[in-house]
Amino acid sequence: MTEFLEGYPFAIQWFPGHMTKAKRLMENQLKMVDVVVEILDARVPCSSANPLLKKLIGNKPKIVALNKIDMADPECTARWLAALREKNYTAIEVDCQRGKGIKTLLAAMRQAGQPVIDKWLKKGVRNHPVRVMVVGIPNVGKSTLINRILGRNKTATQNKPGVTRNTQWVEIGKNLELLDTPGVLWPKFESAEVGFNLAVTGAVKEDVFDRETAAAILLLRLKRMYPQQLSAYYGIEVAADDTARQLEEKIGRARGALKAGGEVNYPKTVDLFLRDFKYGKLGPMTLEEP
Ligand SMILES: Nc1nc2c(ncn2[C@@H]2O[C@H](COP(=O)(O)OP(=O)(O)O)[C@@H](O)[C@H]2O)c(=O)[nH]1
Ligand SMILES: [Mg+2]
Repeated sequence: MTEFLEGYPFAIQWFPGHMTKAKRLMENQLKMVDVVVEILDARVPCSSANPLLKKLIGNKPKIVALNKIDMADPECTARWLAALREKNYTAIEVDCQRGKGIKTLLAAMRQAGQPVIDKWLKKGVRNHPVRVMVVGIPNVGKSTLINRILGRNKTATQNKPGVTRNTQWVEIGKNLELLDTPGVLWPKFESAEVGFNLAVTGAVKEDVFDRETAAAILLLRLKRMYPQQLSAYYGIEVAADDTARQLEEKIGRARGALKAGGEVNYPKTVDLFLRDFKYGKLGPMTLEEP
């Protein structure tokens, strides 16, 4: 779907080919689970969610984990948490890379699983384990979270939909078990806006969108939302009426992304800017309001 964002046409070249496969796999995995942890990217909590998940998990308790809070605007994260809790979700903020919030998340899993334990107890079964599964769209931090919880440093991030592996339950506490492979949700490109948010935060591959267009849109957004940070990080003046091209020019010069003749190398500038944003170099920023 092509839409105009900040005056630029933007679209994701998305082929939902393996979506049905991913869905089927997820359905099967979910059958074995009592509690679901959905990881969202705190920079784009809405765009990184998959609304179909609700249908897939039915009445099972779900915990929302806002991850990558180190790269998100703390004020926005607080508002997102409040908004989610108002909707009766258990919402926890985490930084899986540094291990922040993991203890709170584990406590929330236990609490969410208590009704299951009680139910089994009524049937006379003591200490029946609560089974938890982590789900989320690609690159949201599923493997990092699982490795954190399991206390290991596994580099293999096999998370292509359809890759069958032996599912394994790992005990992570008393009466608490975690599925050692995450459920991979497919992104929902309901609008160009969602596609853009997922593109610049790194949830979709770089070859499915136009990088120069994405950079131009992002520059105009940051100029409006985070002008000080943009200015401070690159050491440039940011004026309210700057065009994307003018900002690229300034960034390219400041960073020395120049061609032989001293002209700004725009493709190189776009690359470095997108990379800087994706890895949170410009400072904590959130693109979506609750
Ligand atoms: N800055 C930051 N990066 C994170 C965090 N959690 C995960 N990442 C990074 O995000 C990338 C994707 O993580 P990964 O766990 O492979 O995502 P998955 O595809 O959902 O399994 C990796 O480069 C991680 O190091 C976090 O809390 N903060
Ligand atoms: Mg992974």
